[in-house]
Amino acid sequence: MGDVHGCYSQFLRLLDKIDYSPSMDKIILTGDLVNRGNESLAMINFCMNNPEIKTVLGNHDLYLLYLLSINKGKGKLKQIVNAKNNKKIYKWLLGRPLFLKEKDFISGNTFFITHAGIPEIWSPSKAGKLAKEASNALKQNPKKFLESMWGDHPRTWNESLAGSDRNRMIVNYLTRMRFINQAATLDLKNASADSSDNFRPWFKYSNKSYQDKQYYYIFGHWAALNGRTQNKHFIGLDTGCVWKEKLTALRLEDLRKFSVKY
Ligand SMILES: [Mn+2]
Repeated sequence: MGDVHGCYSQFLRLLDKIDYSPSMDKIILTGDLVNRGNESLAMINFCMNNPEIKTVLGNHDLYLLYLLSINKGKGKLKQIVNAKNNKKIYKWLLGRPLFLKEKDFISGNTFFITHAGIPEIWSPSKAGKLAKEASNALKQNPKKFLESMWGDHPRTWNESLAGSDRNRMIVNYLTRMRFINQAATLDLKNASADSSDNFRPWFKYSNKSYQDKQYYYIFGHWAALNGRTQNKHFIGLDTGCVWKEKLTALRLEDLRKFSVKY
């Protein structure tokens, strides 16, 4: 399911539409549960109370973690930072992954779920390892990690990166990426759907894993794209609910999409 961004009522309507049953179904969210919308606290509480719901972290969830770590409420996230159960929320969010892998045993398809995507320079297993590495660093020293997470530099992956630069780079690829160039340098300024100069959407490049017919890359984050990747193996689920468009779910068994209008 794509980015909810605090649109809790729409989320409940989508659960209703897909006949969600907690004992039968598994829900996986592409992250950005919170911010911009008005019901972020209700959304977070619902996910915490329903452990069969999984999510990866999005950039807005990481921003919330940062605000919680410095105990500073801002804008739409004030309500969560000031909530009675803010410590529980903090702990819960710290435990969410940056990458999930889900196999459908009937079709044999494998789904890689991240908030923004996986750059062509990383195989899914490499991305999974790096995601784990960053998650471990986040859990080990949340304050240090969250404080040094901000910024657009470095812009290009290099295996020799270390410490905060390395973590920031991993997080920026997995949670903020849209356009990259041939060297996998990130352009984090362009949130539109239109390429500029030598930058193309990350999924327009190619590698061996991208061509595997049983691999599917599921992501959110890119509302302006509205799901248009022109490649059925790259499925963008952010359809701009918080911008009064749609909230979308993908059924993994048969790749069918279900949406509700804002
Ligand atoms: Mn996002």
